[in-house]
Amino acid sequence: MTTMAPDAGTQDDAAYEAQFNAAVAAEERIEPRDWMPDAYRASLVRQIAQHAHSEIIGMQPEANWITRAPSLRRKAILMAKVQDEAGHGLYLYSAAETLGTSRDELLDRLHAGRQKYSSIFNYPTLTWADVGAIGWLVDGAAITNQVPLCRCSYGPYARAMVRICKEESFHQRQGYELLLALSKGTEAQHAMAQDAVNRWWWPSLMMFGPPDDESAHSAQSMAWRIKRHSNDELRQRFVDICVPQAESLGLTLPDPDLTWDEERGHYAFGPIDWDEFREVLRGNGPCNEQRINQRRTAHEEGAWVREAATAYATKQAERSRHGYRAPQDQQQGDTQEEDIA
Ligand code: FAQ
Repeated sequence: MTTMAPDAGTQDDAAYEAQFNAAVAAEERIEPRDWMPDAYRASLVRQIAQHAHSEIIGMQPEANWITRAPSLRRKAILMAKVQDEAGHGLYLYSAAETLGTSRDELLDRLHAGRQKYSSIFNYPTLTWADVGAIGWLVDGAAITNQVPLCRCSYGPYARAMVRICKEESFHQRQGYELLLALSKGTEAQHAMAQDAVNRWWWPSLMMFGPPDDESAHSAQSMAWRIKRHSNDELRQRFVDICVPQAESLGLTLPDPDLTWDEERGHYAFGPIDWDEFREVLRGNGPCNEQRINQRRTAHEEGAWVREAATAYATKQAERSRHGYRAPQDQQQGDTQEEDIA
C-alpha cells in the first residue's frame, strides 16, 4: 500500500481509513509508513510483543537441558534450536519497532508483568523427553498458528513469519525424531516419551488461545487480516495433524474422547481445562515466577553487553563520520598492497 501517513492535512482520517480498509480487503500489505488506524497499530504491537516475549522466555525450558543432552549430536541440535528462538525474538522486536514502540519499552512491559507471553512456557521440563515433546507439540502448534501469519496484512510481521516458520519446521522435526528414538528404545525410554506427551498435550492445545466465544481480539484481528483463522479452527487443525503422527510415533495422546468424527471430517476431542489456562495467565502456573525472575536477572546481568555494544556502535559511527576505516573493515587488497609496499 502507498498511502503515506498524513502530514499536509489533505485528507481527513475517514478518507485514510477508507483507503486502509480497501487495501486490506484487496490483500495489499500495510507497510510502516502507511496510514493505519491507531487501534490496528496497538493490536499489532500487543500481539507481536507477546509473540516476541514468548520466543525469548521459551528459550528457558529447553536451555535447561543443554548441559544434560545425552550426546554431542543432541547437544549441538538443541543449542542451535535455542539460539534460533533468540533470533525469532529479535526479528519480532524489530517488527514491533517499525510500529513505533522500542524493544526497551516492550521489555520493560514484560518485566513489569504488563504484557503476556505464551502460557506454554510456564510448565517445567522434567525429563530429556520433554525436549522432544516441546519440539513435536509446542513447535508443531506454533507452526500451525504461524503459517497463516505469513499472510498477515502487516508487511514486516508477515515477512518475519516466513523465516520463523522455516526454522520452526526444523524444530518440529527434531522433536519428532527425538521422540521416535525414545519411543523405539528401551521400555524405560518409551515410558519417558509417553509421560512427556501426557504432560505437554493439553497445555499445547491451550497455546491457541481461549475458545472463540471468549476470544476478545479474534473478530477484529480477522477483519484486519492479522489473523486468518480463529483460535478453535487452528486448534482443530493441530489435533487433526497430531493424531496420525502420534500413531506413527507409537505413542498415545492422553484423551479418551479423541475419536474420528465422520460427519465433520475432524477428530473430536475432550474438554480443555480452561480454569488451568486462566490460572496460568494470572501468573499462577507451575513456573511463572521462575521464568519471569530468570528473564529479569538475564536482562540485568546483560546490561554491560548492551552498554559495550552501544559504545562500540557510537565509536564506529564517529569514525565513519571522520572518514576513518578500521583495519578490519579495509579490503583485503588494501592490506596486501600495504604488505608489498
Ligand atoms: N498464552 O482474544 P485472544 C512459540 C491472551 S511462540 C498467553 O484470543 P489473540 C515458539 C491474548 O494475548 C508461541 N496468553 O487473543 C517457540 C489476549 O491477552 P491481551 C507464541 C494468551 O491475540 C517454540 C487474551 O489472552 N505464539 O511457541 C494465550 O487474538 C518452542 C485474549 O485472547 C504467538 O504469540 C496463550 N496461549 O489470539 C519458542 C503467535 N492465548 O493481549 C520456544 C502469535 C491468548 O488482551 C520454544 N499470536 N492469550 O492481554 C497469536 O496468534 C495470538 O496472539 C494468539 C491469541 C492466538 C496467541
